Amino acid sequence: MCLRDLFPCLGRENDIDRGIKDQEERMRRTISILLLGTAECGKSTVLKQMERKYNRAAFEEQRKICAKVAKLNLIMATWQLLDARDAFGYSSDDPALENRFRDKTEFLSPSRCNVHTPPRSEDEDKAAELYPRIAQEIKTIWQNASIVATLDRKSEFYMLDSAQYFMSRIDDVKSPNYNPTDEDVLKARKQTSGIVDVKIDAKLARDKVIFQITDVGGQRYERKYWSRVMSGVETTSILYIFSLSDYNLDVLEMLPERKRNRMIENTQVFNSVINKDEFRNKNVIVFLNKTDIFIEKLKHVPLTVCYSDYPENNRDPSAAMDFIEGQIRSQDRSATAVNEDGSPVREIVFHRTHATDPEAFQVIVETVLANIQAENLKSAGLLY
Ligand SMILES: Nc1nc2c(ncn2[C@@H]2O[C@H](COP(=O)(O)OP(=O)(O)O)[C@@H](O)[C@H]2O)c(=O)[nH]1
Ligand SMILES: [Mg+2]
Repeated sequence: MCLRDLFPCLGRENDIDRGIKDQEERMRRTISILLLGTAECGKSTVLKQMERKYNRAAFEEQRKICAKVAKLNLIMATWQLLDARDAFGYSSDDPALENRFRDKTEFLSPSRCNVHTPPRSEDEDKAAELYPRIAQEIKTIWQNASIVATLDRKSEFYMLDSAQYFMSRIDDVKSPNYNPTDEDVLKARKQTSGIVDVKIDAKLARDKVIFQITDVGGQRYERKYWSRVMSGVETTSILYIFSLSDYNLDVLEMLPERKRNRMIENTQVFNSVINKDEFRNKNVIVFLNKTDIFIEKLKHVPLTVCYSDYPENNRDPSAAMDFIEGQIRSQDRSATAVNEDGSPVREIVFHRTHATDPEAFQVIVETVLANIQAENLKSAGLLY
């Protein structure tokens, strides 16, 4: 006869202890993060950077995808440029060449492929096959005077963010042995549709932690899926992303007559997410992303196009970012709420980011994941 037979409660205590230990272990180990923000703010890029650091197999999959997507991006950006050039009223330098390009790539024209009907995998295959034969045409089009003049005004119209970057890589992208660099992978744009769940095993200073990251499509019609992921009680933290360079852009999925500013739309969506009852006490981290484009754009386009009360002549990027941060922070209705001990119920943490930066952003990934883990333990009463 053992002690446990004589005193059954002893065994139970051990079981309870073990149960609590298991629970603690789970809390330590699986943390779910929701990536949110409207279209093209950089959600999938942030996810790629996490995979790059902690899940190399998944990142290698992204590399394969990029080999096709880079070609598709270049073709679509060329269409966008030609359309912008026409809208500016500059005349074509070489209509015959442009017509040849347009004929061959009609399947990727803005009327066929756009935010409502994003490219399909057949389009990616077709673009990859066609690309070596049209790379030279694309290059020549981009060198024409009317296109150079259009590019000088790139802050004034919408074009894929990485278009010029891929233009600088046009010859490598054409090679049959093209193996995208890490930077290429981060810059390639493929619209996310539905819900994408990715697991990441991160070795942080304290422990090995499993993060379950959920990425979603950001367009209006994709946001109907958000309620499904947001109703998951498991969500530990929300990583909400703003594209700073959105301040002079309109939402693509709206008709021109119902124009809507992207920055304002994202701020309103942010408000509706973080003030949901079930999210009031959730940890929220905000990335003010695309600082690189923002700093450049601010030299040409004043912030007043979005915020009329901002001082017209103030072109200082850091003051402009402070102002935008203030606008976003003020959306949090629980900002002034305090716990019994006087500590704030929630404090939103902001980071100013350049998510396609291969080096600097890796540090942010590590810092943010470590902070999320610490918050998770704190809210479970396991860390003080
Ligand atoms: N220049 C620049 N481009 C970025 C940055 N973050 C994301 N992008 C690019 O913006 C585009 C849209 O990003 P994506 O992650 O697909 O946005 P999502 O719709 O929110 O998932 C991609 O081409 C990215 O490479 C950034 O900080 N700077
Ligand atoms: Mg995405």
